Amino acid sequence: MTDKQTRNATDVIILGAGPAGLVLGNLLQNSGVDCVVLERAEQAYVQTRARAGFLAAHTVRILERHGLADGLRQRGQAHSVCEFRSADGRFRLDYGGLGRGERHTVYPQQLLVADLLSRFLTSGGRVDFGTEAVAVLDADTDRPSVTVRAADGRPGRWQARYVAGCDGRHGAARRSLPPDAVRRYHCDHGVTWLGLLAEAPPSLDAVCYAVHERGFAGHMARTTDITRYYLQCERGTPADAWSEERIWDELELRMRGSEYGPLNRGRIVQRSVVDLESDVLEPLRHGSLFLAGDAAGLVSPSAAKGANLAVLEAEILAGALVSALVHGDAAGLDAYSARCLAYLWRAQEFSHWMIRLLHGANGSPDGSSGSPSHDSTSNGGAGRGASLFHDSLRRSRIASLRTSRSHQDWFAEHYVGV
Ligand code: RFL
Repeated sequence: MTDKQTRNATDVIILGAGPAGLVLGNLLQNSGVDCVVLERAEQAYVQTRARAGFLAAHTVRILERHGLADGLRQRGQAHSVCEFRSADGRFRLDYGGLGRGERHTVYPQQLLVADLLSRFLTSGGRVDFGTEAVAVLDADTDRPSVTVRAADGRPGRWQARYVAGCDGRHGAARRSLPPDAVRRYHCDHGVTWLGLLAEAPPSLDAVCYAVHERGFAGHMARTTDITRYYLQCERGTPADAWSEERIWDELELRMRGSEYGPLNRGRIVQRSVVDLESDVLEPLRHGSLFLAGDAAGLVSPSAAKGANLAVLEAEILAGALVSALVHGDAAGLDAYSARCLAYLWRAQEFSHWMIRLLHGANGSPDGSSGSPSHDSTSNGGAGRGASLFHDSLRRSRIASLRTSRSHQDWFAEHYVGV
């Protein structure tokens, strides 16, 4: 431990040990910049929390460039096919042969986090687990500090030249920003998903997006024996509201298992309710405090962009911090926010497009504002007319994706790119 660390002082305090914080920590460490990671949760929780799985080619290149890709090279699976199912039939897009010809690597986020953590700790990095950042103070000066609370309630304080807020959407970095220092853009898409992890092999060799009058259903491989499923549900549905049998029956129905083959069923080992929301802060900097990952902007999981943006922003921020601290050149820090926001808004735009492709008007399962309904032909007034109109637009969009090569190229470029 350095002198600085025994005094609770360092060059960069990183809040949060997710993909953003740990990529940043590793890159700073590789360049000899002193840093500490403060993480609210315990280590076991951080490295087993299942979330993302689809890594873009660009993300893999970043991790390879910095020697952080050993695990995903050994255990990740290349993936490049998605299948759309609806009342109009099904079709597949092999996006690896479209657009820029790029593929995803399927590698569960918890494995990536475990790899990043192990590399950081074995090369001498320090992570204070069970340490919650309470507030970032004096961010508008060149001596910011962070107040912390340990798991047993003991308070503490760290001081640094810079603070990187990689502590997610509800973290201390966002909370500490004065209201007049940033503008917040927020959109609630009005759609809710039940996110499920099943102890069951994938049911097909593709990501599957099923559009159904009862609501959206999605299928994404994670490993050879774990599969992620999504089921659109009513807003406010508790995670444990549906029995396992009801979940599988509903997935089977919406994915049209009777036509296209049954699902491989298994135990549901994780459930979470996700309200699809998007959120961006501008700028991503307030004095000595920088935001990266979900703290900078939340992208709904409909397009699998969040973890990829987190890695990209962490690399950009690391380069800028190293230039400033090692070479005395702050130009990268000055450009950081604008550079990342350009990527963030592109991802938001695509994610928004995906949400409209997969869900009815107002986000309700069948496009109405009520419960799932089988009545798609009734003449129920202006609201119903608007729903039918949006539903027809959605069908037309899916038809265009099925038949137009230029539309497919556009989709592929944005689906797998960042
Ligand atoms: P993380 O991963 O949330 O890590 C933040 C860390 O900060 C800690 N923390 C604090 N620590 C100290 N003090 C405080 N006050 C703190 N407050 C919080 C937390 O404990 C945590 O360890 O943020 P990061 O690093 O920005 O990474 C973002 C990604 O995790 C996220 O965007 C993705 O998981 C989104 N996402 C997906 N992204 C993809 O790129 N591809 C996917 O396939 C994909 N699938 C998903 C997803 C997100 C999902 N959920 C949870 C909505 C699937 C799902 C279901």
